[in-house]
Amino acid sequence: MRITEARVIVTCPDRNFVTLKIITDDGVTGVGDATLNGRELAVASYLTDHVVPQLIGRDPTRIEDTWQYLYKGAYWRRGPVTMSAIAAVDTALWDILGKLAGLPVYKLIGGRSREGVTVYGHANGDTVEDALVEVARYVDLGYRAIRVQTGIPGMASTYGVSKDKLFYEPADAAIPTENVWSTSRYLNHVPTVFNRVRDEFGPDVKLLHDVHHRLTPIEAARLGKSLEPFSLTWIEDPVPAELQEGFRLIRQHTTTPVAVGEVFNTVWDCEQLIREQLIDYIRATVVHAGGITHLRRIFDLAALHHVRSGSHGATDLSPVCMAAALHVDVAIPNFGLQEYMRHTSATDEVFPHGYHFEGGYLHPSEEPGLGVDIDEELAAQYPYKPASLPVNRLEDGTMHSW
Ligand code: GCO
Ligand code: MG
Repeated sequence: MRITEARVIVTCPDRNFVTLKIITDDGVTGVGDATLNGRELAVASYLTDHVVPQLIGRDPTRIEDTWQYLYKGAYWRRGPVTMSAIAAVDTALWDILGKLAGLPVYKLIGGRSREGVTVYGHANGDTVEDALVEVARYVDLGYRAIRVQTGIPGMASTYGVSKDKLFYEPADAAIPTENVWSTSRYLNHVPTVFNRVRDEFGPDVKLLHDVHHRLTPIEAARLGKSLEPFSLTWIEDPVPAELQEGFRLIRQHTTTPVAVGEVFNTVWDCEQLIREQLIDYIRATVVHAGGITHLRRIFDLAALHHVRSGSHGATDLSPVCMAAALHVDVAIPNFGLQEYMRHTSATDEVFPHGYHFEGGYLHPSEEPGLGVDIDEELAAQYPYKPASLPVNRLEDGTMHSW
């Protein structure tokens, strides 16, 4: 059996997605997500110009060998563009293998370890009152875990506060929107938010908060300490993770758990954080961390060090990534949480899928393979639109992390 064709499909059903579809000589096909938010065309070109020609004629069941061929064979290692492209190939090959075996992918990687996948949604609002209404919406929908973000008094906008309820789309303009940031206003405000949320919703709901790389380690330590009375499940990306020693400082000061990893691409990006037990949840996911094959390596290393998974699942990760992530989530021993931001109906129509939310859990498809596809005719009706993530400045105009 051989790969005869691989198509790179770029489409924008309310947001941009890059999808790889691999076709074999006996007609079985597989799909993989290759979307890198704001840099989509770089991955599309990496695939079309460099990877696809090397796939033709390969045996699609040699998943590990193909992974090594693309990783070692490129010479240039790691990085989000390379690893998203490898992820797309790897994901599509697992999809094909599942279809050949007549089994959902989770059964190929060890089988079910739990009845469903606990997911968290995003409750947010300009004011605390607005955010409380949104928390109630998720509680009513049956969510067991909720991320809460609000506007900061005195600031025109902040990360994580959306215009549309249930959807959050930060990549909102071709040339990046500019946001303004004040760490002191933020640090004073956040504990008041979680005080109100715990007061209204009690101790059982899991609460999370995303700091989006905006603090220094000592500021993050202060935030963690100030949130301890409200028992958060995690604070996410408290500091940029290039300098990983910084996490030791956070750890020395607070018992609020820490989650990191949505911008990581390989096990080498998180090896120190995991080995030194500086984090509690690793948030890497299929599309940006080299596919199912490599994500399993990250999660297996994490399992040895009391670190659980907490995979990224924002709207820029397509339903193909979400489908694949759920097969991993349901199979691994050290699952923690899965982010689940709903896609718009236009996105859902372009990517018909069998995963579904029921009883407060997401469930992977039971179809052979991943249980997701791309409707290429419909996809063609939504041409690519340039869209960038915002940038962020301090009040005096200094560039800051977004
Ligand atoms: C999250 C993320 C997203 C990212 C986005 C970038 O935790 O969901 O931080 O909101 O900003 O996915 O592409
Ligand atoms: Mg995040």
